[in-house]
Amino acid sequence: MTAPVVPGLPRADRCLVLGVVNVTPDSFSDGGRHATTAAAVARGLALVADGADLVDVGGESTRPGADRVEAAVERQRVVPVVHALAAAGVPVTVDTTRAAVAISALEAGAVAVNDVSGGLADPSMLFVVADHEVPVVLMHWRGPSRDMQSRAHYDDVVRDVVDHLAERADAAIRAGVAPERVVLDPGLGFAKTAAHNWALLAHLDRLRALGHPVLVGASRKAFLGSLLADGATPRRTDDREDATTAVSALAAAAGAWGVRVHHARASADAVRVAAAWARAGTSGSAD
Ligand code: PMM
Repeated sequence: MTAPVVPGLPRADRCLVLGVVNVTPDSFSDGGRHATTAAAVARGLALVADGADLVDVGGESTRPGADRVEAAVERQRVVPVVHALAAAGVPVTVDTTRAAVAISALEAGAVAVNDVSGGLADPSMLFVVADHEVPVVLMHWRGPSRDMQSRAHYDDVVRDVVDHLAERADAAIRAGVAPERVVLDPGLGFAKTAAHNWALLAHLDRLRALGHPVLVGASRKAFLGSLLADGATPRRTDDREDATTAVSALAAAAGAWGVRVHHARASADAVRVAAAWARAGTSGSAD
């Protein structure tokens, strides 16, 4: 299986690892842990030292129930961190649904935009991405985080998500984004139950069949907490790391282009295991 290449982003003969830095007080996993610029930059550098290929910097929490922050606040959180990491040579993606924040982050050195709304939240976003000639991650999204879980209803979750993302990819291409710069993401946990997330993971091939690289963001999410629950008590967020690593290995084996994770080291190992395994299957030797 050859790993897809996205122009302008790191390339490797394996699944890539995107390390997450949320410069927010309230993200579900790392909220408040790197809320200052210095702490966020240090976190980004640590992720790279641990094997992250890219660092995804966000300034607005998308956890279920989260309220929006002002664009100016989001920009103040994100831009200095992007600037410092880019200056240190780190390939940075900006996790934002706002075109204005994306522009500031791209000017500060970000190499791609990660839009959890798939270009739906801000009608200018896809045109900004096209103008800057950068890659974009388009995630499956059914509306703002505040009440998204009320929209977790599907006829057939895999078909609905694949059809929606096919339409979002077309919209990006119509706006002028080069097809090879479009990455698709099933949006685990966004208006989805645990059963929806597992179905999407089990059918990544159907998403890959659209012909775009696929990013998977399962890291530490609630469906892993409920899988590993002790009775009615979900496994703590910080204790979902081994399960996250297992998803990274399986997603890489299923041909994901990238995994988005809060801790890089174990996932960086996992994607290498998956690549060696796949190589041995095609060549008969693992070198
Ligand atoms: N999940 C979160 C935020 N951004 N971006 C993409 N592309 N895919 C995801 O699954 C995703 C995302 C959830 O919040 P977190 O930053 O705390 O993981």
